[in-house]
Amino acid sequence: MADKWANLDDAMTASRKKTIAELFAEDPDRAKRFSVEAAGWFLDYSKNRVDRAAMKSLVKLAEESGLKDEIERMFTGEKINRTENRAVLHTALRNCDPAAKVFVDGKDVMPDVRATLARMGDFADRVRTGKWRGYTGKRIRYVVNIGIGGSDLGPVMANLALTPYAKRSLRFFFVSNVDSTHLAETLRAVKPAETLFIVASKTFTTQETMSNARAAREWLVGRLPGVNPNDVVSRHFVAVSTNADEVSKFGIDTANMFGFWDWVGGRYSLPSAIGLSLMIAIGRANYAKFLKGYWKMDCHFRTAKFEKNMPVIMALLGILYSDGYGAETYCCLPYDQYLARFPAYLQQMDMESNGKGVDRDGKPVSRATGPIAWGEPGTNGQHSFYQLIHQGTHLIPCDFIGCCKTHNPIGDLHDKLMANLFAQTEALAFGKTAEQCRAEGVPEELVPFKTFTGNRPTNTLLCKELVPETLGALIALYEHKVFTQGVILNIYSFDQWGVQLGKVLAKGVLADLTAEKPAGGHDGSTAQLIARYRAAVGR
Ligand code: G6Q
Repeated sequence: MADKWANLDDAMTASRKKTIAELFAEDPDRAKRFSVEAAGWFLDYSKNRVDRAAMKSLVKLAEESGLKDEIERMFTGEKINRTENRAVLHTALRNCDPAAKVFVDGKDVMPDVRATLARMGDFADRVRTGKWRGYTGKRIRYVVNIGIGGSDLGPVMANLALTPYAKRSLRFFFVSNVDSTHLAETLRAVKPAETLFIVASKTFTTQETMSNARAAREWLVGRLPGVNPNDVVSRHFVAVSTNADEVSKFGIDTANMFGFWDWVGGRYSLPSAIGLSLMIAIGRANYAKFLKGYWKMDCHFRTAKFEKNMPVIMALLGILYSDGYGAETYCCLPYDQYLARFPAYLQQMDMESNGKGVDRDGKPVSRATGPIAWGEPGTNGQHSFYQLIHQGTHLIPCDFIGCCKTHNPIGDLHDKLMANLFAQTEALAFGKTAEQCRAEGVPEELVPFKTFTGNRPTNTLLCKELVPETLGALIALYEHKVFTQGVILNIYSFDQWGVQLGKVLAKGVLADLTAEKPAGGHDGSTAQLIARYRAAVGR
């Protein structure tokens, strides 16, 4: 069988032939030809180093990687997360087809998915309408989500993104870090009798989350004196978890627990009960629209031909740059303040999924795996790191994300914002030649500094407006892009063994930080750091 990667070599041969500017010059229809639409998003990928031949070769790479079958395996509940022996069914969480059945181990998971959503909806309604009250009878005004990683980044990102839909009389906080400052500053901002804590943890054993949750419980019980602690906990704490035993042990009535399942990976769990804080913020109707957006993109990904398939196209372009051109990173640049946390969310989704060093046979990979994802809201980045993207020596493909309408029209600010977005992609693609500089009268000694090479690739993603549906679709777009790259790279995208070692070592280190007589056994550097810390805190 021919090596599928020969297709990437072919794509590279085509890609190197012409610059982006030359490609535009030879094809007046290029912009149209290299654009696709799906689930409320328009992707213009014409400012990439590809022609039709290159795209054809890249699509062949996807085909010869067995992508079509892999997509079906994921959607139909096969245990494609082999190292954890789990199905990967975040798509079932937002399957809006009322007749859909999705089986895991012979059991249809959809009735449980729908039942949980209905329970979340009831609970969200009660909090929003004031039917659910704190122990003293006061309305809930503050909601604090305690969780980390996949139980934090999604809720944080989406709550900010959908602020225009949020009930403004409720305030939302997210505590993730085991740094006590995070909890302490949050508790300073809330009133105990009016606060609902959502302890969001799939396992309910995560050190950071459980430490913060216990501290929050202690704080609350201490501030409502004379009250039976169990009553305080039952009115002010709910749980989102798969672990009913641990939830009970914590003192939360499992009637106030919202479940999910082992086939939902942490970083893919936002559309599960992990989205409870979001549902409370925006209400069940908007939450349903949010899920619908995901679903629309899911359906597009599952059914569209690869050459018209938005997640597949983005994945293939990413492979071209990382494995073809050796680009180590890509940049995500939302030109919408509400999407300020989207790059951070994407970082976990992409890097925890595809930051792997062995293939599906457990052999060291021979190609670069997942790229480094980073980014900031657009115009802020322009005044910071864009210099390197325009004129530096690294190739940084960029995804520009913009919304045609703003929720907050003030004068011409939105026109200016969008003008900046479009202009950046133009500058990156076409640059500025030495001749153009000279024609503008740039002094000869400054010409090298004022020249822009151009030929720097970008994708532009545009939607009409950032509404719940378009946010859901955007998240699903990147999820499926990451999935596609994992399939092509032949790695497992849904485990995360790389986070284990540090977690385990931290337990031994903690024991040595606190013990009267540390057990030791560390390397010289770690032992020195432990000793220094102990001395500083007087142990
Ligand atoms: C994500 C990871 C990880 C996880 C956190 C929190 O895919 O699994 O980020 O979400 O470690 O785990 P818990 O939800 O179990 O507390």
